[in-house]
Amino acid sequence: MRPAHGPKLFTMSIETDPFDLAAEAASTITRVTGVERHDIALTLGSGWGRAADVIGETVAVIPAEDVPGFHASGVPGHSGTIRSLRLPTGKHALIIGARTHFYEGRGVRAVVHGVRTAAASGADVMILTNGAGGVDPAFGAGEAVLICDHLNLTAASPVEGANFVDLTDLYASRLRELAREAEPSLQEGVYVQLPGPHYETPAEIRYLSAIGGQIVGMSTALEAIAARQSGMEILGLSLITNPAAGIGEDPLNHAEVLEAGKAAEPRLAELLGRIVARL
Ligand code: 8IG
Repeated sequence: MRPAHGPKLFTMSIETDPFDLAAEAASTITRVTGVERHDIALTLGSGWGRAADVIGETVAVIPAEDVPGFHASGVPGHSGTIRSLRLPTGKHALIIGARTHFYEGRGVRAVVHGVRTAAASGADVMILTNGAGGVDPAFGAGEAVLICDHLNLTAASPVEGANFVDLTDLYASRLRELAREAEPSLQEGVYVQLPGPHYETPAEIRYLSAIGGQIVGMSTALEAIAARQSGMEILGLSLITNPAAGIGEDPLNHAEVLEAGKAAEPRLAELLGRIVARL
C-alpha cells in the first residue's frame, strides 16, 4: 500500500524513493517465497526471536542482504533475516528479522524500511516487539507489556513533506483487546523512544516518568508512525528486560539484557502464537 506523500521534489534527491524501494523489496520477497501476499508482519526485538520458530511453519528464510534496502544487522543478538511463515490459521506472516536502529546512523528511511516493505507485501497488521527498560516500577523484568501509546523523543519522523499523519489510537485498541483476550494478565504502558545507543541517566528516567513514560527503548515509535502512514493496524509489545536506570539497584549492561530476553523467549513465543491465532 502506497500512502500519499509529499511532492517528489521535496522527498527525493538523488536517492531512490523509499516507497519504490519498499515495493522492490516486496517483489523480491514474493519471488523468493512464492507467497503472493503476506497478511501480517512482525518485527521481533530482544527476547522475541523464538516466536519465528514457534508460531507457524517456515516457508522461506531470506538473508537480509538479498532483499533491496535491507542490511545485515549491526547488533549482537538481532538476526538478519526475512522469514515467511504459514500460520495455523492459514494466514501468511512476514518476520522482519533485520531491524535497523536509529542509532546506526543510516537515517530514518532505513529504520522504517522493514515496515514499509511489510505494507508493500500486503500486510494490514504490523506487530512491533522490542526489549525495553521499565520506567514504571509496576513492570518487572521478564514481563511482557502492551504498548498503548508512545512518546517519540528522537526529534525525527519517518514522514516526509507536508503530510500530517493522524496518530490517535496508533496502537489499535481493537488489537490490544484481542491481545488481552489471549492473555488477560497483560498490562499496558506508554513507550518512550530515545535515540540511544547509550542508556539513560537516573535523572532522565525521573524526567520520562514525570512526562508519562512507562517503558523506554530505542525502537518502535518511528516504526509505528511509518506503519500508520502506510495504513496498517499496529500492535506493540515490550519485553521488560531491565528496570530503567535508577529504578533498580544495578547498572545496565547489554549482556544482561540479552540474558533476560533469552530466559523469557519460550513464554513470549507462546504468547505471540496465541495472539496471532486470533487475528
Ligand atoms: I532491552 O533501559 C533495553 N533497551 N533506552 N533504556 C533504553 N533502551 C533499552 C533499555 C533501557 N533496555
